[in-house]
Amino acid sequence: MDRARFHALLRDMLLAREFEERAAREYTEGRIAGFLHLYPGEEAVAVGVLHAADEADYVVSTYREHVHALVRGLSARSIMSELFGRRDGCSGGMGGSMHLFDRERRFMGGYAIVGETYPVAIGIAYAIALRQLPEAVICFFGDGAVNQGTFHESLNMAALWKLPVLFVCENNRYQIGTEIHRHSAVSDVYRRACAHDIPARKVDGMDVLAVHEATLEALRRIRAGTGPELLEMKTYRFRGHSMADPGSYRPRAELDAYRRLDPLRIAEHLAAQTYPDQAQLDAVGKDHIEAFSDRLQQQNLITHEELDRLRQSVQEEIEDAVAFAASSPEPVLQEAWDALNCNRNGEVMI
Ligand SMILES: Cc1ncc(C[n+]2csc(CCOP(=O)(O)OP(=O)(O)O)c2C)c(N)n1
Ligand SMILES: [Mg+2]
Repeated sequence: MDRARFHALLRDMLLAREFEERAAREYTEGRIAGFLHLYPGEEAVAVGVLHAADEADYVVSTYREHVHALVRGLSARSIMSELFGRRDGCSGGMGGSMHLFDRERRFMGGYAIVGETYPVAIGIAYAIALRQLPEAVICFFGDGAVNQGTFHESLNMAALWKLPVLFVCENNRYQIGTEIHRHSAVSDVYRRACAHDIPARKVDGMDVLAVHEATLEALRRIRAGTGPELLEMKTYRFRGHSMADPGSYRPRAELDAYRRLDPLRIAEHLAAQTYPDQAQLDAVGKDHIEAFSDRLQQQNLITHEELDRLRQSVQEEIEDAVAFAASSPEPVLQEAWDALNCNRNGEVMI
């Protein structure tokens, strides 16, 4: 992987963090309404996975999808405008935070219903398979979505018909306030795929290079027609479930440890599914974005000046996005009606 590629991964992680932290501020100040589910802590997953995707691949996501959309190439302006409920938003200001959509970039939506992404993904994959195209669908879902009936129904159909889907579980260990071992008899999500003979593995979701590498390999096979695969990304969210959730059910020590632990240690630690011990707490590292930028500096893949410029440019991009969203007009009622009837001619959507 070359220098430019590393910089692109780092830039998108920095942009993601800046976007989400700014959205939190705008929400607190009352410029964003409704629910707002943020992604800080999980950046390495979206960035590693989506940098491995081709333009022709489709992406289906959840309600925690701003960063997936951003990395997929939707502009910060169009996403921020959507969060603000403005006409220049990617869904015309009528979807809001959980319903980002961009057909041109094959970003086939954020979905608010837990477990809703799988059937949408396999529907698209079925269309690809019928046409025998070298394309894939990336289907994101959370650890809290694996006990929905749609999970096994969709995995079964995908395996049976060898559909080109990459199922990506963002296992941040929590379904709102419920930790995975309290709601799942088998808390290693990847092991569930064997019921359908789907190749699956777990990946350190705090390490962007590990995520990227695993995704590249899986997508290469999937596009060649070998059938679906599943990757379980072990990750962690630094904030509460949504802006309405202070996240007080998590011990402070756990949160601090995840913020600080070196990403390589995290993989080991998560596999054990235990709270961090004192030794881990004492091993003060950095969060994964800082750890990755440190690694790049040590390997002479980025200089301090270049890093400063990256930080500066993402701040400017987000500042610009907020100013743009704030000045975008609100949608009017007629537009809602037009959107409801947008496919009245039975147009083929994919
Ligand atoms: C069918 C359904 N049931 C319940 C909810 C309420 N709900 C919203 S998010 C969520 C937790 C999902 O957790 P997870 O899949 O782990 O995703 P994360 O929020 O951790 O990214 C629940 C239960 C919902 N949106 N849809
Ligand atoms: Mg979760």
